[in-house]
Amino acid sequence: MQKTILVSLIACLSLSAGNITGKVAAGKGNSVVYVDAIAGKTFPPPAKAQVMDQKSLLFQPHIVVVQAGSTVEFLNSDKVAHNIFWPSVGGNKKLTHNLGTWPTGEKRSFKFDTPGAVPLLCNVHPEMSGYVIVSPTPYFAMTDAEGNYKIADVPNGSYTVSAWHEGMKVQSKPVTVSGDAAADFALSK
Ligand SMILES: [Cu+2]
Repeated sequence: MQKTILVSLIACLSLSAGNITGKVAAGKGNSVVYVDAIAGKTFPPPAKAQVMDQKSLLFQPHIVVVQAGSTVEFLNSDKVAHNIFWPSVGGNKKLTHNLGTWPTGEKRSFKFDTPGAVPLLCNVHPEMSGYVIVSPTPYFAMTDAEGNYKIADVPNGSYTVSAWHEGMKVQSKPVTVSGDAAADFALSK
């Protein structure tokens, strides 16, 4: 009897949300997939800041994904000074910003409120590049090297889901979650 109740309860819970899984075909490197803004819904950002390091003349990791409203801490772990600036956010050049230049061991923070891709550059080392991807919702995932992704526990509903990959056009498509759902993307330049 109790087991029956438990099984029904689990079945019930699993029906109210699902995972969105799929594959992004976009070439070399990781892609990011996220659920776009949901009308009437806001999500508190996580309290803990994520860290983007500058180490061995590289942004590490190459891509950091955060929910809108999140703070990212930019650390310099190299012996040389690094700068960080971005020419745009989500393609909007009005949101260009220069965080400045700082020495080894120091960090500076920035709160990203506007969703979109933020291309990070260093004006000391033109070959350096990295990305902060600001997701409008907490429902996002980075693909593995083969392009597979899983966005876990998305509440049932109809959404627009977008896929981003460095150097490619963002692609969006409607996805209905009613239990598990699937969405594949093929990105191009
Ligand atoms: Cu640099």
